[in-house]
Amino acid sequence: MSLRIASIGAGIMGADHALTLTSTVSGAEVVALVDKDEGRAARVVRDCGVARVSGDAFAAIRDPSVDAVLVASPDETHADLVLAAIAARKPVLCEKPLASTLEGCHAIMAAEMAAGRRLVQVGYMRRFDPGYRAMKRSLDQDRFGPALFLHCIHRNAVAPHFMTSDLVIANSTVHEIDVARWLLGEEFVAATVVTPRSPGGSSGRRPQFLVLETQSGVVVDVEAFLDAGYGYDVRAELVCERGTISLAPNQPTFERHAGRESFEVVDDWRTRFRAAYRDQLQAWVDAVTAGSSVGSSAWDGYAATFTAERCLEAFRRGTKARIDIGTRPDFYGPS
Ligand code: ISE
Repeated sequence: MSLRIASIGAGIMGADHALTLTSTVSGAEVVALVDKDEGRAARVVRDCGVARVSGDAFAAIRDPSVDAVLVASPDETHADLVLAAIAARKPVLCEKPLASTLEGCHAIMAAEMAAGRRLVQVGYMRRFDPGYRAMKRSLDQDRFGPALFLHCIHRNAVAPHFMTSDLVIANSTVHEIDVARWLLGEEFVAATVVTPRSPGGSSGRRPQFLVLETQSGVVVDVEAFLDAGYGYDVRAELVCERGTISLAPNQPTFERHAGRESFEVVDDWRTRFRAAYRDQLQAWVDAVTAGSSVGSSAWDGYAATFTAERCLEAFRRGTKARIDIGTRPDFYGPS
């Protein structure tokens, strides 16, 4: 029997997840699509052939015909929905961030530990991207020696309408924070954020350059520029003592013509990370069906939000912020 999922949120990511689940993921079916805007949900239902539309997320979570929950609603609703799923003892995949406050993250970890088993996965999908996975393999196999630097670029063609300078860290750079913790297998201990001169335009949004230092002394830098215009562009180069490994441009081909080499730059993250989103959903469905867990845990979600808050502090004060994440509970195992 396939896993019966209630999918909450019919916005950009909710619609994308519902379509991926119904078209390319095996072993699962979306039995309910929930959104306060039932018209918007109905459009997704029509495109994906989902069984029913609902306006009440909490009723859908409690519904005995639902086995698992996917949360892709606005960030500030995540904590309550994840807590409701834990209360109903149902596995939940929650889009990042786990919660918009640290209190929310703490409440979720406490509830999950009280439930006695891992129920929460956070949608940091880059852990499933083939490029980052190859990078991790190379590091784990010690092909080029220990890491020294991880250089990252995170550019959006157009920033989402709600994006402020603060959210550049909390909503976008959290991806680099999570994937770097996972790649390097350690926590950050310090962060500095510098900004270039203010670009033109009325948004007031500042591009940012983050420098993060890990426990063992690896330096991770991230250029975050969400108004880059020309396309969605995520890059990473891991520099080790005897070599480097970089993400390749995510295109199967490139062209040489009239004295130029070129390849297409995609316009948003759903296209760039299509394989990662699909593999993340398939891995979640497989793990839940087998009674196990994969991907970012609630602890990882907390660690990313905590680190992002310290980066925000560094950004606001213009000084280096110390990051002391505390001790990982045994419940969440090794990194
Ligand atoms: C967006 O919300 C995402 O989650 C994307 O993955 C990220 O790259 C983008 O910058 C965000 O705006």
